[in-house]
Amino acid sequence: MKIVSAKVIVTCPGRNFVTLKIHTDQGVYGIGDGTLNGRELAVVSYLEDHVIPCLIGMDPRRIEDIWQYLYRGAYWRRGPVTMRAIAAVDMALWDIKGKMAGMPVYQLLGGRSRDGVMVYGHANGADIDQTVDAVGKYIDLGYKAIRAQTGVPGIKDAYGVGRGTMYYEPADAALPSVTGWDTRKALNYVPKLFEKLRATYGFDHHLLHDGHHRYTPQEAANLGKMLEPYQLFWLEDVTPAENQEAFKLIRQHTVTPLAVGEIFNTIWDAKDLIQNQLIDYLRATVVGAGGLTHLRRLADLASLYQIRTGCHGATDLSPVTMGCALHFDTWVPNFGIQEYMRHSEETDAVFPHDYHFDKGYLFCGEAPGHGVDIDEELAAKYPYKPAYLPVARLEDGTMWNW
Ligand code: CS2
Ligand code: MG
Repeated sequence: MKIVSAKVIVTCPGRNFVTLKIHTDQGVYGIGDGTLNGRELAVVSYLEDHVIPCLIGMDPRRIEDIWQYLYRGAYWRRGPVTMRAIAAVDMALWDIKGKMAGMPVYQLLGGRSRDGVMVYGHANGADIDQTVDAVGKYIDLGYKAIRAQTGVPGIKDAYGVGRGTMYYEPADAALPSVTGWDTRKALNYVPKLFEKLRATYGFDHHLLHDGHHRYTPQEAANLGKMLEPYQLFWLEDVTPAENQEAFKLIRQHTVTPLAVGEIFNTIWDAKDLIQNQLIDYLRATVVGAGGLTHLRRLADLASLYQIRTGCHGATDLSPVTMGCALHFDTWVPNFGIQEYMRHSEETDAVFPHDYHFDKGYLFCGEAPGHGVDIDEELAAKYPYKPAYLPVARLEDGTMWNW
């Protein structure tokens, strides 16, 4: 069996997606996601100029060998562009293997470990009252877990606050827009949100919060401590994780569960955090961390330390990644939760898929492969549109982490 051709499809049904389609000499094809929000065309070039020429003639059944070829063979290891390109190939190859075997991907991974995949939705508002209302809407929709973000008085365009009603879409400007940050103001305000949420809805639902890399380790520890009475499911990306040791300080001071990893590309980004039991949930997902082949290695290492998965699932990860992640989540023994920001109707139409939501859970389908396709004709109607994530500056103009 051979790969005879491959192509990259870029489409923007409301936001940009990079999709790889690999064709084989047996008529079977596979689909992979290589979307890197705000840097999409770098992955397109990596795939078209440097990966696809090597793939032609290879045996698509050799998923592991092709992964090693692309990882070791580039010499320049890791990084978001390389690992997304590898992920796109890997997803497409698992799709092909599933279609050849007549089995959904979760069966190839080892079979079902659970009936459904618990997800969390994104509730946000310009202030505490609006966010409390938004959480109520998710509860009414049947969600068991909800991430809550609020605007903070005095902070310009705080992270996670949408312009629409249900979720936020940060990459919306042809050049990065400038948002603000002020830790003092956030530390004064965010705990009050969770106090009100628990007072309004009780303790039956899981609540999550994303710090989006804004706090120093000391400030993060302080926030974790202040949130303890409200029993969060997790506090995410509370400080940047390039320095994995930074989490020691946070861990020494709070039992609020910690989640990290949506920007991790490989097991090396998470190794110390996992081995020193500095986190509780790992946010790496299929497109970010080199595909299913690599993600399951991360999950296995994490399982030794009772760390559970919590795959990134914002809307900049295409339905192809969501489909693959749901097969992974259905299998992985140390599953924690799956993020789920619904895609727009336009996006769902471009990517026909067989997963569905019901009462707080997502369910992957039983179609052979990962169950997500691309309607190329429809995709062609939505050409690429430059869209950047914002940047963040402190009040005095200093660049900060968005
Ligand atoms: C966020 C993301 O979902 C999350 O937890 O941190 O929305 C992140 O901001 C985007 O994926 C960036 O592209
Ligand atoms: Mg996040």
